[in-house]
Amino acid sequence: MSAATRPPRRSGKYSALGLLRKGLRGSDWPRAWRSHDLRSSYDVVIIGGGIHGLATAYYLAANHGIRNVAVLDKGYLGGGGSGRNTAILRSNYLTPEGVRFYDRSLELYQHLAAELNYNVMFSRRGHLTLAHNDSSLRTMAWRAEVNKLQGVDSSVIGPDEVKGLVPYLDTSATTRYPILGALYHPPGGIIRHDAVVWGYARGADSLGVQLHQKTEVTGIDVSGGRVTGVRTSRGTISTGTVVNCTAGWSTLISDMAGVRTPVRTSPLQAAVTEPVKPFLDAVVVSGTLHVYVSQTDRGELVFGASVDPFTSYSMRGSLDFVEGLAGHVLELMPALSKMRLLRQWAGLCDMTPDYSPIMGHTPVEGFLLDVGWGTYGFKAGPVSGETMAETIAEGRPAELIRAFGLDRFERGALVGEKGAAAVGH
Ligand code: PYC
Repeated sequence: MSAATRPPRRSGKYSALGLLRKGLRGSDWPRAWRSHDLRSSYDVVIIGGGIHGLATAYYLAANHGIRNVAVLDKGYLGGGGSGRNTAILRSNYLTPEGVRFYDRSLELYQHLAAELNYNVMFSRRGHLTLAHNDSSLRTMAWRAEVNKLQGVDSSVIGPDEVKGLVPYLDTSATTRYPILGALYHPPGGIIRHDAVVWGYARGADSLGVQLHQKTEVTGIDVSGGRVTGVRTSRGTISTGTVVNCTAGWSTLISDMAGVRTPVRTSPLQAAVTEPVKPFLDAVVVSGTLHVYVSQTDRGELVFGASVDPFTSYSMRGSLDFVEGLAGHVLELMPALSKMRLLRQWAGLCDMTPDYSPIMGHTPVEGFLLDVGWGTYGFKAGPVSGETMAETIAEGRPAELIRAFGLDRFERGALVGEKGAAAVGH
């Protein structure tokens, strides 16, 4: 085996001094995954090298022994939604289907560092969704009951308890949007999103999956109602199974196979501040004010909003967004007025009519979907990979994703998650 094809070394152990030396030299870190020529055929081709595509590839190989798999990305691994989200994890959804699905994801996240032998910096923080009016309080109570019935830890707490958890919040009765209570979800938290991508990529590579960056899909071949191949900027591949794991451009990829999906794409913007000493343990969300905030392990505050109110493929930030964001953050935490924003960015969100994803088989045999991830795709990465891999291997939808099939729109069997999917749309 040549050095170029040998799997990278996995678990080198270094002393602190050894690590420092390596850091300063910067030259001989083992590569986390390999580059390959494109084969002319694969058992499974996954389009999209974000967390969903990589996790699907990893579980295909790890759980089902399906290793002749290619993951294609037109850019670099994790350069789309996986690198542009705010890394929030939670499972306090509104529908039983949603709660069960995201709860499995949280479970997989909790054990991911051990599974992948990669420090993904999972941090359980507690997640608070603030209620500023009676109808929000009612929805929080509804969510809490659905969560409890599914065995998920969620409850409605009052302003004093909220203040105890997040002392910097303005819980006085004289604010414009007084905090009447919150849905408190102790298992929620954050994680290092890039590490999750790199961990899955390294794990999939070590099991024999081929990862192809800068490989754009230009067409999908369908003959007699079933997939036969994928055309790419680096050549044509023959395959009987193609999985669309893209976000942002998912409709364009589905259209290539002749599959129409009810998806509209809008940007979602976020921003990060300079780092400060840790003061915010919990993840705080206000649907009414369209804002969420958490503090990273490095001390930065990460803020986000709801999706822009128009469809677009633009990933540029806007002044309008930061102005609105700053106003809303200060309504919640006036003490942050002196903090400086360092960066802002946007990612693309594929919104479905019911705010649930579209997963599983399509009318084109061998063409599967894992799309429509709106503003909740990152937190679903592990369970999506696990269930899509099972669906491909077993030839039938995994139990946890049965409700999310494309045919639900024809059947009128929507899974309405708008009340809990994100931060108010
Ligand atoms: O669903 O928790 C969420 C979320 C946070 C940011 C975007 N979506």
